[in-house]
Amino acid sequence: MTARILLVNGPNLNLLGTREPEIYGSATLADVESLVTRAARDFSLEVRAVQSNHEGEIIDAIHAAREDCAAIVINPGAFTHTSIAIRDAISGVALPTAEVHISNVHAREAFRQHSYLSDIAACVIVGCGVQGYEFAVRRIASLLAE
Ligand code: CA2
Repeated sequence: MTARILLVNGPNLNLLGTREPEIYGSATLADVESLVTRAARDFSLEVRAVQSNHEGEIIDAIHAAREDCAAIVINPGAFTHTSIAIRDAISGVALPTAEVHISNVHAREAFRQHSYLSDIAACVIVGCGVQGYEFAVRRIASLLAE
């Protein structure tokens, strides 16, 4: 059976490529989802892509991943800095999880410099633009191959 990655993009990431290109670049969410799908295919991994602006929907998608996914790649958007509930969901399913941020959150406002996820993530990739999602897939593939 082919292993699958759950790709989660959180609030406002549906706006990628439409505004603030100086921070987030010009790639759209569809571009991100296809780049992740292509990167995963190189390792014979499938992808389920979910974007939601709602915390509960993200938690439901993480719970569902327990049934049929081997790992998670997540950019929780602003929920990174606020959501103990998403952290608990990721702890609860115990799947290796890559945390991705398109921008360099450490070079931005102080409130973006704390993540509720980073200490439980298998890896954290920040400031690499949308290429960070590709790096995350590669790292997840290595971890799954161990
Ligand atoms: O750098 C990242 O990937 C972030 O997770 C993006 C979040 C932000 O709250 C985090 O601190 C860092 C915001 C996503 C908003 O995305 C937009 C994209 C285009 C236009 C407007 C918002």
